[in-house]
Amino acid sequence: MAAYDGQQVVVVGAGRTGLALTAFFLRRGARVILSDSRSAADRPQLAALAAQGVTLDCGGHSQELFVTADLIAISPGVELTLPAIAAARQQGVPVLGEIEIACRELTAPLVAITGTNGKSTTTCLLGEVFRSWGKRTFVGGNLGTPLIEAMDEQWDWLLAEISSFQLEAIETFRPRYGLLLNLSPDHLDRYPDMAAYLAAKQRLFVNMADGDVAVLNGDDAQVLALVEAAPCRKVLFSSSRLLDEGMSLVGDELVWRWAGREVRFAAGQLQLCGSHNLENVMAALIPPLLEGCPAQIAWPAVCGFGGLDHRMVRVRELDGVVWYNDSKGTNVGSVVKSLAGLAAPVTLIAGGRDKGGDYGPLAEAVAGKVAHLILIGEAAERMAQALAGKVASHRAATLEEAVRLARQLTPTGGSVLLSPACSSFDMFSSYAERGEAFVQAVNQLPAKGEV
Ligand code: UMA
Ligand code: ADP
Repeated sequence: MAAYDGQQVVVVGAGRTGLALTAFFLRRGARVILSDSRSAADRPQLAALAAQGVTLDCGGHSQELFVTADLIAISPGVELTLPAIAAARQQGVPVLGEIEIACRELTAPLVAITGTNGKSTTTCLLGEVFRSWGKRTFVGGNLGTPLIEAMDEQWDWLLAEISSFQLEAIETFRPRYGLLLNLSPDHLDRYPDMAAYLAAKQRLFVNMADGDVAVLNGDDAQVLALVEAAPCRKVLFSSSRLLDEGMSLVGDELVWRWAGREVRFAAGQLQLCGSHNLENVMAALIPPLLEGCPAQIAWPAVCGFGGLDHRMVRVRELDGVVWYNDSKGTNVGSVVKSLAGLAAPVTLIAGGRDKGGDYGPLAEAVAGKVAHLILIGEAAERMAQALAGKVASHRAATLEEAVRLARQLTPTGGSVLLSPACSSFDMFSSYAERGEAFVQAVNQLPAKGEV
């Protein structure tokens, strides 16, 4: 356990993570300064913290407070290039991310799940298995509950979804299992290029060694290359070939081969649909099976999982058109996977805040499948340019307008998919709020007979 008593700690970011960090450091006797670029006005929670002795540094980050701190603890949304942080680092002030601070305290074994897509689903699948196995299991991280909140209880296992942002400021973070599901361009509004994004993801494995296991997508060459030099054991999953050891998809069966034994699972029993979810299930089964969880417990647990909100959820069928909410489809790779599961003709509603990636790879996925593309938000122009000539594209000023337009354009037998390939922050506070607005607008559409 690290000693923070009497230390001056600057917590940067007063969101979910920063508030959890503040509570943690207060309990440990530190003098906390909570720094946020936004003003404290209209945030009663911050006034309450001030009353408990927390110094507020809001509406900007005061460099003089940073350079004189004993420690700077950052939220994932805060970049190390922030001038006040860069200045403090130059003065030798340690700068640590929340997951680093958490892992220094936590003693239960940790399963860390990363990748461009499928992290949340896989983390929840793992949670289902460990809990069915009777283990006291923390399920959180980037999924929503900061890892530092795991301090509040005793756990047998810690399962944490981990983003590239969180990995930027680790030092000793060392999971027992590190899962890397896939890699494709994302967050290029934060990273100068793909190499920088990959380098952040690679940090998950930087401290893993003998006794630790990397669970890797054996069909993703970038994944394998990134982890090649890590000295831990590697266990693969594959949808394209039968592995001698590891988890493979063969026809409609998942085949687990380990230590000379083979177990087969019928994929048709899963509630989750789509080839991408089979990958998530394969990855999620590996750590518990290696830990000795009986297959008779692990398999029903993953089969019972119906999926998370805002990920390819069927909203309703209206006059022969099926509407899907995939608001969490926030990058090109995830939209490609979601489209792969639908038959033509699809009306795709996409756009939002541009994350700096290339929309070109969408061209192949929309060809012959997407009859109409309805674009919203800040990225509309860039997306329209990238897909010009590939699909009929339309603009809508709001999501509600996009829904009404999709209704007019989509023929019976078709489907409408909201899968934006962008973040939501230009029009909504989160992907969840965007998804809820979509569901509400779709549910308000009258059936033909009612118009
Ligand atoms: N802020 C500053 N200075 C900055 C940047 C931000 O003061 O330079 C302040 C903002 O004004 C705001 C606060 O920081 O008040 C927000 O902090 P944050 O962005 O780190 O958000 P949290 O609420 O702490 O949520 C974070 C994750 N957010 C991000 O990574 C952007 C959540 O993931 C995560 O669930 C939560 O910690 C718990 O671990 C969200 C996310 O979008 C869902 N993640 C990305 C993704 O999945 O693609 C990586
Ligand atoms: P994350 O937490 O990494 O954002 P989610 O589990 O929330 O991932 O899924 C988000 C979206 O990513 C889904 O709606 C789906 O379109 C896509 N997706 C999920 N799993 C995978 C996968 N294994 N490979 C590619 N895309 C995926």
